[in-house]
Order: sequence, then structure tokens, then C-alpha cells
Amino acid sequence: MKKPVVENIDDLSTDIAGTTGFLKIERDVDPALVEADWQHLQKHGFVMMKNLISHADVKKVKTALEPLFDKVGRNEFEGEFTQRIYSTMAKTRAVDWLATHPRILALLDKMFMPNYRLSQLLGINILPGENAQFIHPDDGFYPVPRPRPPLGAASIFALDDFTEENGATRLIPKSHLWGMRKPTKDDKVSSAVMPKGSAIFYGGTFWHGGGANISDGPRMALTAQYCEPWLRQQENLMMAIPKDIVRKLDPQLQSLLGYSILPPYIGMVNGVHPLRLLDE
Ligand SMILES: O=C(O)CCC(=O)C(=O)O
Ligand SMILES: [Fe+2]
Repeated sequence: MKKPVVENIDDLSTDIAGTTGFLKIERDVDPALVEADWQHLQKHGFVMMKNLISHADVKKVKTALEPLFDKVGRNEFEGEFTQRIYSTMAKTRAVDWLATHPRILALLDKMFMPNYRLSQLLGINILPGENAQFIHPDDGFYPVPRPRPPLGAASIFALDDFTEENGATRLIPKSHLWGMRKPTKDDKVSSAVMPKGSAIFYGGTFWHGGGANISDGPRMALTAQYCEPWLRQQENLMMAIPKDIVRKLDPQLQSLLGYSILPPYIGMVNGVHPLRLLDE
């Protein structure tokens, strides 16, 4: 291979190895719809996608997740009456397609640098008796002052109808634009009431939280969080998902898990692309 020209910092951020590439994937989604979602997201801080997946698919996903829910949370944030599935991709193949839903990835393509990553993929089951989770932004643990663009983003797929009573996610519209302030009692909080099969998507600067469940049934959701490719993922997914599983995933999911680099070096292992580890 011809030796690449690397004379300055700009050259360094090109694909100098010539083998890593950015995955360029045509998304199977109407560009006008993506543009409308994008405009709504910019203005309100979130976008609701009603009836994004069918009830038959909701049923399949629920059937796969139900046996994986066991322990309840260990603190107010996880919820003392809320079950969470971590390392989800090590346990089931039933939700890979939700982590890569084209309508969501089309927004992430606009939001982040190429080779952005999955940061967490969680099942969340809010049981009757749960209090409301405190309202928070999902990327607040990255110590970078606001206002700023989001460093992460999340989808939440409703696997039950989300209602005011069963813990529909609570939202503060336009809170993505806030600086360092926190919510006060004067901020209007709304609820993501939506039928099962719908989803919401928001950037990491947007204030939200799980609702209280005063109903007599659970409120199940699947949430995928993503982050810029130059940030550390919340769950160390390279360690969480065994290599034998990763080898069989499609290249897009491999990249999302962390088998990708941000040129020139972020994410490399022993000087080479992390995908090479899958050949071992
Ligand atoms: O369950 C929900 O509706 C939201 C959960 C959430 O915001 C979180 O765990 O970060
Ligand atoms: Fe959250």
C-alpha cells in the first residue's frame, strides 16, 4: 500500500490505514420523514414516533425479554420497583433490530460523528408501586459544561401502552437548550403517553425520567443509548458481549458496540483495528 501522507493534525484524522472506513449505510427511511423528525427534535428536544413497530413485533420482543427480568434496582435512580436488563445483547438477539432501527439511526447520523457507538441497551420494567425517577439528562455524567450539543442520545420503545398511571416517561420540553440550570417546580413536565409499539427519541442534554407506576400492571420498555465515537460508553460493551456473539452480528452492530475506530487511533487495540480481534 502507498504510504499515506501524514504531515499535520488534519491528515491524522483521515482514514490513514486505508482499511478502517466509516460504514456508509443507506437508511431505508423516507428523507422527508427524517427531516421532519430532525426539525421537531431541534425545536422541542425530543420526537415521538407513534406506532413505529407492530403489535406482533412488540409481542415477540416482550416474550424474549420477560424471562430476562429478575432483580429490581439498587437505588432511587435504578428504581426499587424497577427491573433492568443490562448486557442485553449477550442474552438475546430479539432486540438487535431495535438498536439499529433506520428511523433512529438516520437521526444519529445527523447528530454525531461517523462510527458513533451504542452506550447502553437496556430492558426497563417499571412495576406497580414505583415512584417517579428523578428527572435527569442522560449525558450529564460527561463533565462538559452546558449549553452544548448533546454527547449522547436515547430511544425508548414502549412495549406496553405508556399511560399517565403506569409510568410513561416524563419530559421537560425544550430543556435540551438549558445551560447549567436544574429543573424547578415551575417547569412544566409532560408525559410521553403513547400506544405500545411507539418510541421517543431525545438527545443527551434533554431532561426526562421514568414516571411513577400507580397502575396494577408493569410498564415495559427497551431503551438504546448512543454516544459520540470519542467518548467512553456507559456499559463496557466490548467486555460485556462475548466475541463468539459479536462475530455473528452485522457490521453495523459490531461498529456500534465498539469494533470501530475514530481515525486515527481512538478505539485501536495494539495498533490495529479492533475488528482484527474477531479473527483470533
Ligand atoms: O424508563 C423510563 O421511562 C426512562 C428511564 C431513564 O431515563 C433512564 O434510566 O435513564
Ligand atoms: Fe434517562
